[in-house]
Amino acid sequence: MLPPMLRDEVEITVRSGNGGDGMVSFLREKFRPEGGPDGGDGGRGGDVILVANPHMNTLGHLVRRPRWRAEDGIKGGYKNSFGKSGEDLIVQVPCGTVVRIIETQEIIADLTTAEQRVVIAAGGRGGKGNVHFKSSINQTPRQFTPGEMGQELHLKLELKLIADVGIVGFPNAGKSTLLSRLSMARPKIAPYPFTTLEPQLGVIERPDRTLVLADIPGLIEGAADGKGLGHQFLRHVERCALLLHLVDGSEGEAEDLAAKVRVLNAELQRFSPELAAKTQIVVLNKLDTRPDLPELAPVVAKLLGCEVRCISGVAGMGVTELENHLLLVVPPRA
Ligand SMILES: Nc1nc2c(ncn2[C@@H]2O[C@H](COP(=O)(O)OP(=O)(O)OP(=O)(O)O)[C@@H](O)[C@H]2O)c(=O)[nH]1
Ligand SMILES: [Mg+2]
Repeated sequence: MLPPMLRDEVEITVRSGNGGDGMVSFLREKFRPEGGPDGGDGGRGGDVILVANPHMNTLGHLVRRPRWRAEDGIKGGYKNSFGKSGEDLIVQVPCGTVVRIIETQEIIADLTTAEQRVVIAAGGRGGKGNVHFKSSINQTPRQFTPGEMGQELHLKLELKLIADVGIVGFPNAGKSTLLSRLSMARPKIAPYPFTTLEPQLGVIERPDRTLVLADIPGLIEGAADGKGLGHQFLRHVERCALLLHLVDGSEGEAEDLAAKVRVLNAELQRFSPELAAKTQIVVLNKLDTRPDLPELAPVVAKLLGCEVRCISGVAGMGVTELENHLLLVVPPRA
């Protein structure tokens, strides 16, 4: 099985610019031979700034360019002139990018909103020129301070898509079909497992609010051990307020359907207990193939101790009700 194409994890090194050194110089003009010190300050080094770009959805562009360096500040000049500051370096990342320092694993930024900017490595300050060191006992100072060094950081960037509802389920359950019913998203749909290789987002737009749904690749038993497509893409539903657990209801008794849900929930637990603890609604799909499905739903609900609904993504049965229910139960974002 090919790994998903989406790059949602990448390591990069960033370095902010060094500050320019302070200058040592003395004013020498025709009629002022002892004009005194006039060495200016060095310029500031450029910052490395991450900016959240709402039109990006992968970190792939950083794979090709793992090193990013902002410009150094220029040394101070004669006649008290400041050295030029180094240009800041802007690194564009998708919304939902979490930034960690590799050595400590510490999270130093989480870019969740469009155009959010974070100075990830500040440029070094410029040094002071000798003009600052003049005193009554030292009229010709030769001191200056060097520019401060920039910071170098080894970072791990992880993309965690920001969706309100995560659609999880076995391959072929009909997750992508449901997403295409509920939103304008047009994910690939096909009658074989592992059609979806990358997470897909879709949006339900209402005048007063929007709801973002994430459709992720299918999970199977053993996903935590790398079976199927593995379980790494579960990070994209870690931020969801609700998980919609979609089950192919076209065959099996209530016990079988409940067992399928439990198997996947065990995989969620292995990925992260927090994820497994999220509110779930179980949705039995493919109602069009099976008129008795609504009778099984309450039994499955009892077995699992959670809410269970029936729909047909293809025929559209129960989809509007599900949509209204999602809008009702998922809290609007702050
Ligand atoms: N009869 C019927 N078939 C459905 C329904 N929903 C989806 N299907 C079919 O089930 C197959 C799989 O649908 P997908 O939407 O690709 O399923 P998926 O869960 O996204 O699958 P993966 O991406 O592989 O995990 C397709 O052939 C769909 O046409 C439904 O409500 N009724
Ligand atoms: Mg799919």
